[in-house]
This record gives sequence, C-alpha cells and structure tokens, in this order.
Amino acid sequence: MAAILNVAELSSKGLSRRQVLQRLAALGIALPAVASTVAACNEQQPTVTAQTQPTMAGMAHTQTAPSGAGQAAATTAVSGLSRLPLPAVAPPVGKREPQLVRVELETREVQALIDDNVGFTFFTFNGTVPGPMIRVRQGDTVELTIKNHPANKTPHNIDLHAVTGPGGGAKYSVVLPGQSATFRFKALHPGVFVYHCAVPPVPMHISSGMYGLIVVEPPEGLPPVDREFYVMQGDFYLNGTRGQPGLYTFSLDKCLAEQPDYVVFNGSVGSLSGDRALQAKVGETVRIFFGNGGVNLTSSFHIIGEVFDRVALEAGTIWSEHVQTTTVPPGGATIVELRLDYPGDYVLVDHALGRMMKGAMGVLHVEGPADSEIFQVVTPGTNLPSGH
Ligand SMILES: [Cu+2]
Repeated sequence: MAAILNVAELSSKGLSRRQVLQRLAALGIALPAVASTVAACNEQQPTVTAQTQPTMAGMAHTQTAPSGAGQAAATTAVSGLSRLPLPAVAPPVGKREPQLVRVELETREVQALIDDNVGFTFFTFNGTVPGPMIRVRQGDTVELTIKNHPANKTPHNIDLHAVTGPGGGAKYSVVLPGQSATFRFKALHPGVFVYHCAVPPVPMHISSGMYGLIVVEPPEGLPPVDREFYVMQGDFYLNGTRGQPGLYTFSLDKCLAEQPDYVVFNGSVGSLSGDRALQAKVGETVRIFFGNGGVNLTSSFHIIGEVFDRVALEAGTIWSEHVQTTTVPPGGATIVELRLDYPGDYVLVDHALGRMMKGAMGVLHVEGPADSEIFQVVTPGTNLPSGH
C-alpha cells in the first residue's frame, strides 16, 4: 500500500488552527487544498511571499552601509525580494504497519532576503530553508523522487542520512535542470536525520540552504505533545558584507575559512521572531525537532530561561533529562522536549553567543497565567536592556 506524505493532518498535530493557517499560507496553500500533497506543493513556483519582518532586537551590524547612489542601487536590487516561506511540521505517523511512502522534492534556486535589504541566492528544496520535513515510520520503504526545476542553473541531488545505500542516495540522484530521478530506501533506523544536497562543491550547496530533516518514528510512534516545531540552524557566506544592502551570491573563500556572515535559524535573520515567533501556552508540552545544516559550525542549542526536560541525544534512542544546552553538529539533529511553566518570551540561541549577533536567535512566545511560586520579582534592578 502506498501513501503520499500530506499536510492534511496538521491541525490534528497540536498546532493551533491559526498556526496551521499561517503555515499553510506560508506554503502558498489555501484551505480548500489542505489535503494537497508534498508533491502538489512542489508544483508551486517559488513564491517569496511578502511578510513583515521585525527588526531583531540586539542585532548589531558592524559594517557601514554605502551612502548615496550606491546604497539606493543596492536597495533597489533587493526591492522585490522578501523572506522565504517557512516549512511546516509534518504530522506524526501514529501507530501503523510499515508501508511504501512516496515523497517528491523539487530543487529550486531562489533569490530572497536573508536579512533586511540583504538578498542572497538560496539553493533550496521546495523553496524553503530548511526543506520540507519528511516523516515516516521505521520499516517504511520510501520512494523518493527529486526534480530539478527547469529554471535552475546547476545540477542537484540528495543525500539522506536515514538511507543505508550508496551516498545516502546521492550517487544515483544527480539531476540536471528539468530532470528527475527516483530511488527507494528502507528506513532501517529510528531517529531524526539530516538530508542535504551533495553536488560539488558540496559545502556551497549545503550552505546555500539545501538541507532538511527526515523524522523516522519508532514503531510505537513518539509520545503525544501539545505542539511540535521544526527548526534548523545554518551558516551562510556572502560575497558581500553582513547588513549591507544588496543582492549577494555565495562566497566559497569565506566558507572554507569558516567565517560566516550569518548564522540563522530557518533561513533568515528574524525568521522565528515577531510575527513568526513560535507560539505556545503555559501548561503545554512542546517538542522541537532541531537540526543543523551547517555546513561548518557546531551548534550549542539552548533556550534562554528554560531547561529541556529531556533531550534525545544526537536524535538517537538515549534520552537525557534536565539539560541546559545540547550539542548539535553539522549534519546532526536532536529532539528537545519541555513543559512550559511560566509565560514570557524564551529565546532560542546557539550559546556560542557571538552567533546571536549574526542572526542565530528565535523566540518561543508563551502565554498564560504567571505562577509566582516559579518566578517572581522581589526588588527590580535598573530598567535597562538585559540582552535577553
Ligand atoms: Cu544542490
């Protein structure tokens, strides 16, 4: 029996209706098409939808923008661009027998904003960074089709770390613009695995945005939680200067020197703050599938003001409890779970905090009653920004 991954069950996933609508809208999917498949999503052109982006508090640009005509021209170059849409959390598999699951991904080369007035030529799966979350059961056979959009300029392929086979699938999935390729693999191991493009120069393709997660649930599934989120860190290298208006391409020199201009969650500065902050309520339990596309930097993933109740170390089967910060290497992932006990804005960071000033921050906004047994102000300090 075959199944196509779909987004129909998003609303059954603990996501609020508003979140579901927002995420579907971000994918360019209208409500009547809620049952559309990942394949159907693929047919949509890379719509870079207009979204209001908040200015990131604490974000400091160390470079001075050009003045006069130069700045005007640079700003004009990105005037039609906005942030990439965000990928949805795939619905849980639930308890069922192994089956054949067909997945289609389309590689797209898209110009979009990585920061306010800073454009970048992203390489993507399905027009989002990270690419779509693929979610299957251990023992499923996955038939994966990769299509290279005809408007692209370069070949692409896919290496999934969940694959046991040559190149993780990369060897037989190189496709030129307009071509497609298909292979099957059996999901032997449960866990959360990174997938990425592996066409040379590999670091260029990955650090231009070509990564995502495949979740392989164990036969019994994952325990239910109130909400799930999908976050991936990535480092970006521009032929230009951080914060300076303009449209930039990838810098291999900076990549090889491991000196990123930006380190961000989900593809751009501010992609998980302001209107796009993760939303939850006091008393809820949330799960974050967190991956690191890299290509170079190991993440010290931390949420300011919270403690992870439990963490699936390296997204494997060993769970550690009461964890403050967890290490996620490039090409690696984790699952963190936490119950939310107190309202406020909890900030997702890579605790190598210099990277926060390069964009690595997001907000988990928690609403609900404040329990003074958990936290209360006795005598406040000076009313200056705390940095958190
Ligand atoms: Cu590629």
